[in-house]
Amino acid sequence: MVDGTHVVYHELMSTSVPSIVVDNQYRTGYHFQPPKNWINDPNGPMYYNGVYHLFYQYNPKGAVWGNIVWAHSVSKDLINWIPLEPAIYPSKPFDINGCWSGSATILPGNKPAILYTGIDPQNRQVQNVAYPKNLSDPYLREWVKPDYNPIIEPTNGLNASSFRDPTTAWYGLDGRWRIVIGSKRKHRGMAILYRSKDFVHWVRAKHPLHSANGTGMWECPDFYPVAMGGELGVDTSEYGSGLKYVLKNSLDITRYEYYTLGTYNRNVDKYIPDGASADNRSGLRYDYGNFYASKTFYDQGKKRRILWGWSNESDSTRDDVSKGWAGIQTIPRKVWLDSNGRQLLQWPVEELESIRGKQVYMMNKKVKGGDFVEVSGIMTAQSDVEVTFELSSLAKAEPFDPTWTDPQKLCAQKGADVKGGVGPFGLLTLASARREEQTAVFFRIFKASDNYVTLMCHDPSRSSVRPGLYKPTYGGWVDVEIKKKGKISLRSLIDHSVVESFGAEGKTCMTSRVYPSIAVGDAAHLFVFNNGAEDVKITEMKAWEMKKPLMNGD
Ligand code: DQQ
Repeated sequence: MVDGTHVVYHELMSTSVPSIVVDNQYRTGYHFQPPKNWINDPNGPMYYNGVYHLFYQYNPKGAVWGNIVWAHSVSKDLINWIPLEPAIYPSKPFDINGCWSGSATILPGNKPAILYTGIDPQNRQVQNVAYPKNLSDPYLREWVKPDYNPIIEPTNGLNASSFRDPTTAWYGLDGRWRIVIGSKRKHRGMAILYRSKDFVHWVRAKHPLHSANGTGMWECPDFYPVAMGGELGVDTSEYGSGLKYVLKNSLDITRYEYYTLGTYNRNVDKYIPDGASADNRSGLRYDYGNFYASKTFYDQGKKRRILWGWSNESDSTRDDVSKGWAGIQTIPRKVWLDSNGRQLLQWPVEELESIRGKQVYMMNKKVKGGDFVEVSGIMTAQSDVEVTFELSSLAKAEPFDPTWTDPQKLCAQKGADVKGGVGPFGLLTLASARREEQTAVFFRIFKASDNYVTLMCHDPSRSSVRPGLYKPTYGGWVDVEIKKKGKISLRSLIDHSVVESFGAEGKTCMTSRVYPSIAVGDAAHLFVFNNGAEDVKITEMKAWEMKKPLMNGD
């Protein structure tokens, strides 16, 4: 049975978790996780008076989705996290059946507000507001839900079971706040717009901010400006020339997220995606892998916009129950507009570098077709690897077939073991010594009629010798002028059961969850490989063992 979006296992929802975690080998070392239980969407991330807050969907009673509250952690650097008591939990009729996703807005007078979806006694999705009880508590531990909640109800023909996940609010010239709420009408996904003068009374606008047919329910919409030129973030309420807008939706049908770039006309409150920007499954994605229900926030401290996303397990529910936990948040990423204006770029926040430990280095090393080079000297099961490849020649690039429109499918057809012309070359992460286990991260370059096409893949088909695991291949195009540049970079964050990769300085990103059984701990190896006919050269490679930060008291 599916309730809202998540599969509900009534018999497991409250399964008490053994006090000793059954199986530790897949817990991540530096990714955001609580010590136990189920987590999903990041909620209401914000920076307030020098402290980063992350709330997230959490089941306090078990390792499957259910009993949802807003768990709460705080950090000074986005890497070391202190756990607090849940900030928002079912306690009033307007959220008695669950406290679902939402966002934070810092109101004038430096006053944070949270908007979230509550599930009421009729199982309707309603929108509520909550405020910190005591603004002088640096951690904002307690949150108060005024009795005038809910502030928005699914009236006037709205579908009460498809009406959720309010965004951060932005302020208009007319002195009114705006938010959008994810919804659908039949198969049309919608970002329904509301306006309010006082954050209490909200009026639905005549038209949604945007909608698109055939896309189904829009979960966790996110709408924000990005600067044209430069990497600085922009506050959600800023407006003016030199800005473009991003609208991201998490599509319940595909369980992937897509974003468009476009313009926002604040006089009529309409968002119009750029011509080439698609709302649907041929559109752009932050991450072409296991990454969902993401949310950004503007960090006033460092003037940047930061993206959090949830990476679900890809093992079985039974595995999750025996592990006693499920779900992680990906490493927070800075996001900004590519100078070509065609896409966003993403990069792990610079603070991650503070937990880099022992390093290995390689320079000017040729990797011939069919060769492997082992990266040894560090514990690679918990590492950060940056490598740049130089392509000696593109002469032997395989011809590109224009009917190949789905990069994920192409990666599945042409996995790491399928020899090519230029590539596959890249990394074999979480590999066993003899490589019967490996999670491959690689590029492959094709020759089209008038240009070259670059493909990036995650191939976890051999990630574990354990039978029965779900091991999807992921893929995305990389929008680079590969012939002109002659090189391409790759960064992979490897952390026991997760590999998060950033291709071409953050143009194409993908995340996989994997569960090796031989390549575990010290037995995990890392290789550079080339399975193409053309040689490639590692111009530079740096790999660091990663230290374990403070992670929610674990
Ligand atoms: N998860 C929440 C919903 C949201 C979904 C419930 C997305 O608010 O639509 O846990 O993963």
